[in-house]
Amino acid sequence: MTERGRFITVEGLEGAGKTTCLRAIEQMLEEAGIERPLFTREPGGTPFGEALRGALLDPQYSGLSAEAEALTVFAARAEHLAQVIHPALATGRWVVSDRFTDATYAYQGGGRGLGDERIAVLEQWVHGGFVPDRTLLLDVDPSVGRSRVASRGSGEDRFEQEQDPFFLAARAAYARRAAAEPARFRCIDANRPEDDVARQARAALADLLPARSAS
Ligand code: T5A
Repeated sequence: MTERGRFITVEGLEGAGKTTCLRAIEQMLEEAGIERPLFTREPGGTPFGEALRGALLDPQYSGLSAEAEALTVFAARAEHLAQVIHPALATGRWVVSDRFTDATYAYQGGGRGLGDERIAVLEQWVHGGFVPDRTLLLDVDPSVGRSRVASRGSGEDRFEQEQDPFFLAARAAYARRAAAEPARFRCIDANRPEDDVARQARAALADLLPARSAS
């Protein structure tokens, strides 16, 4: 029987450096001989999910309710799990997702103030006890993250237009998640330079790799 693949998620505020971190993970898995790892993202990962992502990030929907936001990310997630994540894991592929349900606890639960309980109901409904094998939390000071995003100069999406209280609440919610599940989470100081963040990311996954390559 094929051994199920590993499910890795990467989380953090805007400008934490997830994209950079994902590149380091990709290189690490390649060096470790992990075949055809699947890199995906949320919201998104399927044609339907990407369409919902477009709406969620679009500043024209600035008045969207927190409830509608939470339901939409879980609608995209249900499709992502059914069409992409579960099938890939079942064939033994590793799946690495740029964000997953911890982002909903952080942004909708914390940032929007919905709280954990209602997110937990949706989580239970959509994916029951299924959780990532490892979650890398790139913890960044919101002002550092925002200045990185600003220097990229690509315009602000609907979330990037939020202000400090929103990001501080999201950061605190992430920290609570990490404290509650220390076996799953690895916290990475994302205020550090890119090469140091990449080094921390590699160290955070080393124990999951096959023994021959866990160096
Ligand atoms: N969302 C998502 C919810 O509200 N609920 C949910 O359930 C889910 C799943 C998705 C948005 O959706 C929300 C959260 C998000 O707002 P996204 O594109 O996934 O959007 O997330 P963003 O955080 O917006 O992505 P960013 O591209 O802005 O952030 P990254 O990927 O963390 O940052 P990255 O790597 O692109 O870096 C940004 C810039 O900083 C530089 C990079 O070169 C780049 O220019 N940089 C560094 N500079 C110095 N030192 C470092 N260590 C650096 N790391 C990166």
